Amino acid sequence: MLTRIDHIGIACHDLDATAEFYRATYGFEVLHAETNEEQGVREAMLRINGTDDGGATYVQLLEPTRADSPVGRWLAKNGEGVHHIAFGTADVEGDSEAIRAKGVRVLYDRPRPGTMDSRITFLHPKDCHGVLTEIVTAAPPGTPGEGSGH
Ligand code: CMX
Ligand code: CO
Repeated sequence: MLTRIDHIGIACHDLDATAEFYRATYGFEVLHAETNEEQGVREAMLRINGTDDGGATYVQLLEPTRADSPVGRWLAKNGEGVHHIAFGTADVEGDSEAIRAKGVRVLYDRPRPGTMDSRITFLHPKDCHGVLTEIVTAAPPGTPGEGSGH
């Protein structure tokens, strides 16, 4: 069951400058940053609030590590802005298979590694009224990447 908004993914040219904008303007701090070469991004997670299922909601800032990556191609075409939304669930496999059975294209056969040891998959934007949609399961509590960010 999808229980929360996990994050809003925002594509930017300069991760550090964009993170500084979020800090200076809103007071949101970078909780975690990493590079995901498979996805072709440097990314920073800004924790906004906890949620009633024990998870959390983030802004995810994304800078491409190469032009020929989903975010690199998208930035070249659209410029900076909101790239995707992510819904959180305890069961990314089950929920994405249930969504696939409804005729929506799920991009991966099985979930792949996401930020903070999460597992992620994506739904094709053309099947979701123009919104690239990510489904994410946070790392279990007690692990370094658990949803509360500890
Ligand atoms: N939001 C909405 N629509 C999008 C989109 C996005 N982020 N990205 C592409 N599209 C649309 C395009 O506008 C285009 O529409 P038109 O045909 O009407 O012009 C269509 O989808 C195809 O676009 P494209 O530029 O040819 O892009 P690709 O087909 O090569 O890739 C997609 C699209 C969804 C398969 C690719 O972006 C993808 O694999 N995304 C999932 C992975 C990802 O985004 N990783 C980065 C984030 C990692 C993280 O969150 O941790
Ligand atoms: Co994301």
